[in-house]
Amino acid sequence: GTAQIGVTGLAVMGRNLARNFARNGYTVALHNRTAARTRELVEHFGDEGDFVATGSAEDFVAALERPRRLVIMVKAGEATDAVIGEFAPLLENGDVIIDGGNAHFEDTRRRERELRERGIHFVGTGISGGEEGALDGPSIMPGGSEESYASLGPMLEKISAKAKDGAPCVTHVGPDGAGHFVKMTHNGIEYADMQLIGEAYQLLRDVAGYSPARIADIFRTWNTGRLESYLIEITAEVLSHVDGATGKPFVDVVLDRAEQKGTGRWTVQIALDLGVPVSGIAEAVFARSVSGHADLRDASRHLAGPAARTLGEDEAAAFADRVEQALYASKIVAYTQGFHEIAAGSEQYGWNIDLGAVASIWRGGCIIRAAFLDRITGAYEARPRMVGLLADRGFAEEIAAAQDDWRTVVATAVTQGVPTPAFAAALAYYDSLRAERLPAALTQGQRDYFGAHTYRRTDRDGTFHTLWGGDRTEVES
Ligand code: NBP
Repeated sequence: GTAQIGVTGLAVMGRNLARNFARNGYTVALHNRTAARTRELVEHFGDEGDFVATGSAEDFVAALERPRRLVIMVKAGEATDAVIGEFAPLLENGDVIIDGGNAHFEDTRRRERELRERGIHFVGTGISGGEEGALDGPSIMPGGSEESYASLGPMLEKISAKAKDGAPCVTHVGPDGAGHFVKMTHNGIEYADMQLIGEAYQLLRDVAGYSPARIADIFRTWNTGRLESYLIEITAEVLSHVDGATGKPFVDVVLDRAEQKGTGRWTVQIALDLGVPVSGIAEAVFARSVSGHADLRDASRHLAGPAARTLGEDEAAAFADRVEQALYASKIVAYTQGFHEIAAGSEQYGWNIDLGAVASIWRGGCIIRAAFLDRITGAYEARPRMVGLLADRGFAEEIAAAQDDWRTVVATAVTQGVPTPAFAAALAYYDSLRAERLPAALTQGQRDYFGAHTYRRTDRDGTFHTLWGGDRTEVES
């Protein structure tokens, strides 16, 4: 074969990824279960580069130069296993399968193990940036063996997004499922980012009394500062869009029930397993869930709320500035929690993930790309063993400067009855970390009282139990 890379699964993502490889000078073999997709790609985009259209699995594999590199871009889950089952018997020692779908990292670990036994490299790869990213340059998070990255890395670097300093947005994240784990957490952070932006919008709308068009302008202004990011930019676009049919703001004619595909939920499930507090991300997932419970919401509309209070023009402007502070501080917390989860996963699975490198490959191509990520990279480069992002002095100082406004915004939301679960969770996390003493001491006392679960003391080593039902003397256990 002559193709340096093959792509099977030519829906939006696979098609655009194949075109991206071809535009970068690679010969790309094409395959799809339904042959029409392969034909359409060649028909519409065949002149963009060298494609080898194939029909059968055998022809596809034969079209690839050795060692073969083939990208699977199908619906995550059973479809991925079906495709692997179809191709693996046709492959040889040293060939590389890249799974670019949104696989669960545990599936990736299993597939990697099974294929390794057959001498095949399996590279579970997170790809972020949606269809546009796949075509023009995504952020790429490959796992798998060092050896596979040696042959694959240069190609991925070519097709990836480039950060402002020209660096390719791809790095070998770590072995087996590390890439998909990091992609999962990226999506979890994305959920939190989106929810925080949503809460900022709701406050500007309900407390400041601003129109969607005016709020769009505020987001445009914020996008020139420290909040500069893709999500803030598209928020302004969505908010300023007017519905063609009704002439109303687009955001007012869209049903307010958010959907989800699963990576945010996985981020929270895995965080629970690893014991990592990702409260901001969890609230973002729950907020989508609440929005979707139409019956519950309909049955609850009569519930009492506080009397509405509208702000004067000057007050509203000052409040909008405070919301920017609250959004920024909450965002730092969301990223702190997300990076904690990556650090914990890395520890649990022995991945040795470079957290600064992860932040740096998210600077371009992906949905959470933001100026802010440079700062995270810098913080981890300065202190690779840093225990949490808030240990960075720069971020701590920024939160210190923002905290009064952050508190005012959360307090205002509470008194006005505007739900801001992610802002509030982020602030509670911050205050929990700061606290000199937590009520966990009382929790331990309760646990010891009802279940003899024992406790440790602040003043000496050992494990203790109080005889609550008896004379309440303390015994060492
Ligand atoms: P879809 O997730 O909609 O999957 C469609 C593709 O899967 C088609 O090529 C289809 O073939 C193929 N397929 C299915 Br479904 N079942 C199959 C089976 N049993 N055997 C062989 N092929 C099968 O496509 P997508 O939206 O392009 O996403 C592809 C992957 O990329 C997914 O894992 C997704 O989670 C991930 N991803 C998507 C985005 C995004 O923005 N959309 C971003 C990042 C990652 P057919 O044509 O014969 O039906």
